[in-house]
Amino acid sequence: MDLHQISLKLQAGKAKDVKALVQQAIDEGVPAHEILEKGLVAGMNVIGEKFKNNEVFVPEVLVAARAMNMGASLLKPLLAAEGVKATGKVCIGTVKGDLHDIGKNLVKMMLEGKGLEVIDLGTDVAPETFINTARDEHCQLICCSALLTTTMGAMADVVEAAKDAGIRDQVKIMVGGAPVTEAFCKQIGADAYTPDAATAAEVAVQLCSK
Ligand code: B1M
Repeated sequence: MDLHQISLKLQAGKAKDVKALVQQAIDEGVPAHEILEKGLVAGMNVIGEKFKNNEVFVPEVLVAARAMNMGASLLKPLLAAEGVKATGKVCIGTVKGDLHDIGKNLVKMMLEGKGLEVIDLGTDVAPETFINTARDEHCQLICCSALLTTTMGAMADVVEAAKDAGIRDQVKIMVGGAPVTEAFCKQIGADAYTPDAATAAEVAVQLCSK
């Protein structure tokens, strides 16, 4: 099937159509990661560009995001089944002050696809929530997502909070999100920066097994 159709319906915010097309692609045997990347993520990328250029506005972005989530929910168990089983526990959240969760949810799905156990802390997560969860739940890895240049700094607060709590040597910290860079990761003393959900999942498995 032509996965571009999924991208187009997502851009139009047609959640039911997206769900039906995703189901059709699954039934036709298209691999889940391909449906995700070439259909859903491709469509969301177009919406992202248009939002940036003021060609679409918040309501359109929200209906597209809803369509994305409906399609992604069908893929979730399949992505998990495609993944290689690994052991590890991770907590993930979007940092304090930041409400963007589409990318974070994708990263979460890909982590679960690799067989990692993931505690989703949601959005607007305070540094102490990351740290308390990692300590109490024995997570090997904290994953922080940020989409705003104004909230990236909260990632440094998570690193500092881990030091203050005395658990920095017991937990790895991975950072990501559109404005985040390798240089920023180094600057704040986090352990890894990854640019996309698939790489995040691969690196997470490595970090959890260390
Ligand atoms: Co917002 N927004 N937004 N927004 N929004 C951006 C990020 C922006 C770039 C748009 C723009 O103006 N050009 C801009 C930020 C500018 C900046 O800081 N430089 C922006 C702004 C300004 C805002 C508001 C301030 C707007 C306002 O109210 N005036 C406001 C802030 C609210 C807040 O957070 N406090 C706001 C609100 C919103 C909506 C609510 C409307 C909605 C969010 C809905 C939701 O998430 N539930 C929204 C959206 C959707 C976007 C855009 C259009 C799309 C973001 C997205 O979901 N992309 C975005 C423009 C853009 O990106 N072009 C924009 C798709 C997603 C799959 O990509 O999240 O990058 P992304 O995730 C990728 C990678 O980055 C990576 O993997 C993912 C997939 O491969 N990744 C990680 C992400 N996290 C990772 C963690 C990792 C590793 C990889 O390890 C831990």
